[in-house]
Amino acid sequence: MPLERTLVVVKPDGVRRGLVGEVISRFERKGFRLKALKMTWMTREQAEQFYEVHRGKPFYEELVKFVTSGPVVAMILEGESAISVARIMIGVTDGRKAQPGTIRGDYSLSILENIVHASDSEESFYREYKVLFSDLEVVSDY
Ligand code: FUP
Repeated sequence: MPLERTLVVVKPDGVRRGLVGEVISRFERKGFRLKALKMTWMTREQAEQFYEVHRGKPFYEELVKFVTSGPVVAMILEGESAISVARIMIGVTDGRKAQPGTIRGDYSLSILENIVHASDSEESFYREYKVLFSDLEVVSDY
């Protein structure tokens, strides 16, 4: 089983609703190790880079506006198969369709305001974490 890293971001709705601790706690209890953690307010430029694969889609403008509407809490997590396991833990994109027991399934009734982001591939992880972190902010092994 591969030791992987993934990026998880508590989006502005999750921060506003006081779900930061809940999200971090779920990943810690699952066994992931925090490698980096920060609260930041994404600029429009960062949001455009972060969601560049969605540029031109009908929901793109709304998405960029939403993710820059307040601060986010971003973290890099490390663990076995971190990318696929975190995706299972957050649930499918639309909170109305996400399974109860997942983060979106338990806390979201919306496709846009769905509490949390997690990288969907290694390629996405590398692109996304560089939008939010410098390598100096990632701690070494402990
Ligand atoms: P996910 O990987 O589950 O976060 O979903 P996507 O990468 O497909 O979409 C990124 C974000 O765009 C979602 F979290 C919410 C938003 N989105 C919409 O608002 N409407 C859509 O139809 C699809 C995505």
